[in-house]
Amino acid sequence: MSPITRRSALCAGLSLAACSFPPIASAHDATAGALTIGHPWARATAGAAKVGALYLTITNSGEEADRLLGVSSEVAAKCELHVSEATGDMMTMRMVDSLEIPAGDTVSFAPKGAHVMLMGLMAPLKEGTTFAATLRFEKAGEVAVDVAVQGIADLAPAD
Ligand SMILES: [Cu+2]
Repeated sequence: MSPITRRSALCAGLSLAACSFPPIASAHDATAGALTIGHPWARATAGAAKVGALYLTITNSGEEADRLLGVSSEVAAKCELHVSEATGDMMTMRMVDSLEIPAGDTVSFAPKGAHVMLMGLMAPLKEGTTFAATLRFEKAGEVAVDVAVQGIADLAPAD
């Protein structure tokens, strides 16, 4: 359970959550056991949107798979793990209970793909701010990250 600090941008959503956590100057990637968490970020949200999305990468340099079991953050009432699937021309998203992080692999959460859905934002996510989130893994335990809020149309982490 090492707290990790990192900045990245958080994602996207539209909503109202305020990310009024003190910005933490970023360190970059966070590590916990065999896992390295890269570039947590989210998009700024607009208006009264109540949902946002958090993106990041998780690299497992160990010999055993781990599983991301959940995410929590004070900016949202609840965080869900979503995967996106293309069905014809439509992109649909589906909630999953957990996500495997295979040994020797990197799992990316990015726009149009897997994401951590921030449900019930407390306030809009404002570009240039950061907020705290905690990832919970089966083996690596809890990992704290700082999520950087980027522009509302950004497709990738800024740094
Ligand atoms: Cu979603």
